[in-house]
Order: sequence, then structure tokens, then C-alpha cells
Amino acid sequence: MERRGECKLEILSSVIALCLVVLACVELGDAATAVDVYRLIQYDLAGAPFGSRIANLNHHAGSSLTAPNADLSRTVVIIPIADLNVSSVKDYIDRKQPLGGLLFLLPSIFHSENKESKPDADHNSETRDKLVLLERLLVHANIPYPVYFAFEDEHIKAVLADVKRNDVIGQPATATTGGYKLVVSTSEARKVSSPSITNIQGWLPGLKLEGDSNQIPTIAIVASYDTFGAAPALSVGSDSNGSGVVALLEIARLFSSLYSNPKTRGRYNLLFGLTSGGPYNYNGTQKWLRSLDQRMRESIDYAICLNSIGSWDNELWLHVSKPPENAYVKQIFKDFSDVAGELGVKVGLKHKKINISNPRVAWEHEQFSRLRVTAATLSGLSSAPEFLENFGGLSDSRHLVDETAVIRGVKLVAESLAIIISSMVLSLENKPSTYRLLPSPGP
Ligand SMILES: *[C@@H]1O[C@H](CO)[C@@H](O)[C@H](O)[C@H]1NC(C)=O
Ligand SMILES: *[C@@H]1O[C@H](CO)[C@@H](O)[C@H](O)[C@H]1NC(C)=O
Ligand SMILES: *[C@@H]1O[C@H](CO)[C@@H](O)[C@H](O)[C@H]1NC(C)=O
Ligand SMILES: CC(=O)N[C@H]1CO[C@H](CO)[C@@H](O)[C@@H]1O
Repeated sequence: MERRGECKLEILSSVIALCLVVLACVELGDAATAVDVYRLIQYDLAGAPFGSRIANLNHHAGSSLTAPNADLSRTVVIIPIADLNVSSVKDYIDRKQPLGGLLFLLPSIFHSENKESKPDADHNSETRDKLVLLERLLVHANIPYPVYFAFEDEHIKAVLADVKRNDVIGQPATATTGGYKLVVSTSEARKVSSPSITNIQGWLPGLKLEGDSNQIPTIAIVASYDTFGAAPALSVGSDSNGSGVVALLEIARLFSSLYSNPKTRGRYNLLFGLTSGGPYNYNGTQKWLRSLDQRMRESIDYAICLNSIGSWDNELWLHVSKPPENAYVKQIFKDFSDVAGELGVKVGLKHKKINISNPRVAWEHEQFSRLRVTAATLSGLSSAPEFLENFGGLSDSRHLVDETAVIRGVKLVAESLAIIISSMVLSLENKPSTYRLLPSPGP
């Protein structure tokens, strides 16, 4: 584990996002159906391979990893998440037993196009926990056979029921005894030699008064938009990163309309950053900060990074690497706490020092801290995730993100900013010192 944290990510190998698996009923040579499948990621970390390199598949379907004295070297075992025992899969991988392949069936509710909301919460969290464990296992293993994911549907369930029936009889599935064959034929993946990192930046200049020769200060709002997960095509990252990205765009929209009128334009510049490479120690953030004009960077009073603010109940955390006594940290925390109080939610402060000689960067604000820019991360997570974890993997599904949580997060940040920014404008204009910004909770 420690080794992994310190490793350098050299290359992110290319990934076949989506293939088709052909389920062919062996008895009836012509009855074949195509199902969308998503392959397990493959990547290298400091020269060591992870995930699975193998894409091609052409084996009979089986339904169990634990059948006694079965030779599974030519069998693709189909495992619905509901039946999954993660420790038995782990045992199988650890013991390096031969296998033709694995096909995991995800509940259809986890499909990003699924519009259903809020099904059974207990069942949901159990599935979610299993997916988190499975993903952690697969992403950190080096697996010598193909591994695929598909969504459950009536057809594939019927196939699995047939396969199970066959397995119970104990009859090996061969061309003569019937059964199903799973076929994926595709070209093997090629390495991406230099993955590109793209950061996106927005700028709202503050109001500079006549005769004002000094640079006016800047506040940065930042969210990392990249994802990492066992199946790249399924890593939509609804909470990590989606919630932070949505919040950032909404905050940018609100303040750009405020700033379009000189009367409500603050004396702070606002810098917005959507950063890439978040899963890899916020590599894109580092690149972005280094590329900023030095004067612009030095004008940043502080940065607020948004991460996973889409599934919290009553408390958000403000993570900082400067001590709580620091004047900016005190100010940010006070403003956030005041607004949180009015919204009926809580904000807690978590202080974790950074260690410059450790390459591991657990929070986005730590990249700012490394360049001596004050910054904080606002997150529903109370502690830093492990390397490559919590970056929008299989379990980070749309139906587990709560829209009202994102809306409250937006209000919290926008109103806290409005207090700082507008108190200056309004005190200059000699108007009442409270100014309220009420974001419309649109969809
Ligand atoms: C899961 O598998 C492990 C080891 O393979 C076994 O000890 C355990 O009893 C299984 N759990 C369930 C709930 O079947
Ligand atoms: C991030 O970028 C730096 C160079 O800017 C590089 O040295 C480092 O190894 C990269 N990768 C990770 C995972 O931090
Ligand atoms: C900082 O990180 C380096 C490299 O990982 C490590 O050797 C050192 O012990 C760490 N220092 C502290 C105070 O944790
Ligand atoms: C919701 C959201 O913004 N998701 C994006 C996260 O990043 C990946 C790229 O890594 C995009 O494909 C997703 O659309």
C-alpha cells in the first residue's frame, strides 16, 4: 500500500471502453445475441502492470467460482453483484487459479441513463459497499484473464438461469452438451504514450477603482473533473467529480451575472478552474498552477476546492493544511460557518499538514499549499481518500447523488463568497453591510 502511494504514474494505458459480448447458445449455432460490455481498466504504475491486459474472450459460461474440482481455465464465470462474495473472488485471484474470464453483472439502476430515483436505500448501500470493495480489489490486482462488466437485463438473467441449471446438473458445458459461449473479439489495447491533461479556466475581473494602482485580490474556485474507476466507460463520477463541477458552474453563472453590473461587481477577481488528473495526486492542478501568470497566482488570497458535495446529510468538511489560527483559514471558516448556520447545516474544520517530500497529494488544496497559496477543500468526505480511490468509480452512480445536497453546497459557497465580496463593495458605497445572494435552485 505504501509503495503504491509513492509510485509515480508513468503511463495510463489505453482502454477499450466498450465491446460487445456475443452470447451464443451452443446448441443452436445461429442463436446469438449481443450485449454491451465494459472492460476492466489496464494501466501501469511505475512500470508495474495493473488491471487486466486481455480483451479477447471465447469461452463457455459458468455460474460459480467455487464448484469443487472444476477446471475453470476455459470458463467465463458470470457473477451478478447481488450474488457476489468479494472475499471469494479475492481468494481466487490471490491463489492465481486459472480462469477463462469474469463477467460481473451490475444492477440496472447503476446505469448512468437510469432515471429512476431513490429505490430501496438499504439494498442500495449494500450494493454500493460491495462495488467499492470489488473495485478496490480489481484496480490494484494484475489479472491474467479478461474481466468485463455488463448491466443486468431480462435477457442476460435468463441466460444466467440456464447456465446455473446446467452447473447444478454438474454437466460440463461443451459443444455437445449445450450451454452458452461468451465471445468478445477485439484488437488488443495499445499504450497511450503521453496522456493529455487539459485544464479549463474562467476569469471574472473585479472592479478596479480609479487611481487604484494596486492589483486587486483574487479568490479561486476550483473543481477537479477527472475520474478513475475499474471500468473507465462507467466512471461517470456523479459525486466525485460531478457534484463539484456542477456547483462550480452554477457559482460561475451567479457571479458572472452579478459582475456584469458595475454596481454589484466585487472588488475581488474570481478565478474558476476545472482541473484534470485529480485521481493522480491532482497532477493537473499542479500543472495549472505552474502555468498561471505569476502575478495572477500571487494575487490569489485563497482558493476553495470543491469535491464530493453531492451526498452528505448535515455536515460538510473544510479541509485545510494551514493551522486553524491562520487569519485566512479563520476567516473562511467563520464565513462558511455563519452561512451554514442560516442554512441549518454544519461545517467542520479538519487540519492536516502537508509533507512536501511525499509525492502523495490527498486533497486538491494541497497543490495550492505546496505553492504557498492559502486554500481549502470543501467536501462531504471527512477524511482523505486513498490513492486512486473515491474518484467516481463503479459505485459513484447518479441515483446515489442527492440534488438538494448539491444545491445546499452551492448556496453555502456562493453566499459565503457574496459576504466577502459584497461587504467591500457595499461598504464602499455606504449601503447596509449585508447582501444576500439567493441562487435559484434550478435543475
Ligand atoms: C465468502 O467467501 C469466504 C471465503 O471464500 C467465505 O469464508 C465466506 O463464508 C463467504 N461468505 C458468504 C456470505 O458466503
Ligand atoms: C505528476 O506530475 C509531476 C510533474 O509535474 C510528475 O513528476 C509526477 O510523477 C506526476 N504523477 C503523479 C502521480 O504525481
Ligand atoms: C514525509 O515524507 C517522506 C517521504 O515519503 C517520509 O520519508 C517522511 O517520513 C515524511 N515526514 C513526516 C514528518 O511524515
Ligand atoms: C459529471 C462529470 O463531469 N463527469 C465527467 C467526469 O470526468 C470524466 C472524464 O474523466 C467525464 O467523462 C465525465 O463526463
